Amino acid sequence: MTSLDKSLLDEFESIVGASHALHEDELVASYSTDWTGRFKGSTPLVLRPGTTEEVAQILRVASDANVALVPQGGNTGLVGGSVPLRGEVVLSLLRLNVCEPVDVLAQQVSLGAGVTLAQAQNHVSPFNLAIGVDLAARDSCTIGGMIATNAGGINVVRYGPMRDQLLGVEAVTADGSSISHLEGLEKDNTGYHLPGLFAGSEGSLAVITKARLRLHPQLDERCSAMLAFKSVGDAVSATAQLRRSVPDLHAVEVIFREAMDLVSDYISTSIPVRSDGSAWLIVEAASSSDPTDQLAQAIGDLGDLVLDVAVGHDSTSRAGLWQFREKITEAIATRGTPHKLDVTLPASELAEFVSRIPEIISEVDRRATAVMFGHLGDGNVHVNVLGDDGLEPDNEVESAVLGYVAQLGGSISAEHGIGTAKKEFLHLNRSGQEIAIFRAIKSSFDPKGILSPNTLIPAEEQ
Ligand code: FAD
Ligand code: 2HG
Ligand code: ZN
Repeated sequence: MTSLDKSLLDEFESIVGASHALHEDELVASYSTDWTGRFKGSTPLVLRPGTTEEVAQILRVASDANVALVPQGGNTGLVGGSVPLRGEVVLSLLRLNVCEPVDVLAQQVSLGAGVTLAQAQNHVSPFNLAIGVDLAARDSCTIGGMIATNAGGINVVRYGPMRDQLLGVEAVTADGSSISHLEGLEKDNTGYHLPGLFAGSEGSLAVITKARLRLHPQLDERCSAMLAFKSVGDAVSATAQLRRSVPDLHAVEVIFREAMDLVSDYISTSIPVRSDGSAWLIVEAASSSDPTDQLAQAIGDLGDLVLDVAVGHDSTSRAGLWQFREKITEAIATRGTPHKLDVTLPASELAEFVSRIPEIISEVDRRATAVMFGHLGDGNVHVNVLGDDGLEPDNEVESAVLGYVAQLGGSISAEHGIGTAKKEFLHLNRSGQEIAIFRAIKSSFDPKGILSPNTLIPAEEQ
């Protein structure tokens, strides 16, 4: 246990109550290690406030005493941003889990930061409304964490990432001051858009306590298909064609060779289409009326580009196809601790990128393997690098892959954020001037640097 003055411990504990101030090693352990197991820290204290006022009180005490905190939601983040790497106090927001009544007239809802995505989906669906972002960690990830990381997921091609769903936030800044802008006005040009700034801030600017989200019509009529392709280039061309020709396109996900073999083995299910391809797409169309015909027509128009197709009409057969995509992260975790690289490439560079990655990685670590998949509709490839026999790969794989991404004009973080994992590579995408502006923004919200000190912003060079 890292030390913290006894009187401070008591002061924090008196704000949340003894049962919500955890310090025994076995109770704080799960808050101190990230989902992948790669980032392990330690903490003297986990605080679980139940109201925004308690969050504000905690931050006032922390600010006066110069105690650093790491906000945490579901702890499903993949870049090491949610855990206390240098003995920080963990501020778990899971008890801020109130779902306010759905505003059907405005098609919006206000949700506590600790509401999980699945709870939010269940809360709005009886009103035939849906949350615009969906991802496989839905049972654990929270609205606050999704905003803080600007989460993407499988429907960005239709609705954009979390930032695009955000109409307002309530948040507490480092000195314990609250900001609340939850009116949900669709048009509101009254200066800087703070919710947009908090989206992707990874806990470095303020603690998000509540959010106002835009909702979308719930589209129950769905058709999914798995398509097999001879080459990555063919899958990229097909994606562009489908984006042009399917008006109700809801998702275009990709699985490359190693990922397909791994997941098929993990779920003990053989690939439902031709297995001799190099890339597979999972495509979904969703509408209020059956979209099967529009999807079938568009797939038919792809002609010889496609090797083979399997279609899922009903929810069981659709889930049967989707498990090949949604179970990949779990499947990788059974093979060791990967280094997760989450990148976006310009469409014109995608095929070349995917084909060169195995070689680039093996030049650095001969025994490492790359497992690739992602959200092809957004140009987003997840490159998971596994070391030999469960070991982590050489750290140099990061600079080799991310350097190549930057050279091709891509982004070194598509949707998971920078966290601690990518901090030293931020300069590949952001100029010195931009990073200086980041630092100035950070210090105007958090002058003492007590919020998430290990994420996003690289240390200044001496
Ligand atoms: P945490 O992991 O707890 O925290 C993430 C970051 O947000 C940290 O920096 C933390 O300090 C900060 N934070 C958390 N809550 C708050 C708050 N209330 N106020 C301020 N800062 C806060 N991500 C995608 O984008 N797309 C995907 O498709 C996707 N799929 C996934 C699938 C699996 C199986 C897993 C394990 C993860 C996946 N992720 C995906 C990553 C992860 O789920 C997202 O980053 C998610 O948004 C994190 O939410 P969380 O509540 O778990 O946040
Ligand atoms: C996904 O798209 C997530 O499934 C996780 O973003 C990606 O495990 C990963 O690398
Ligand atoms: Zn993803």
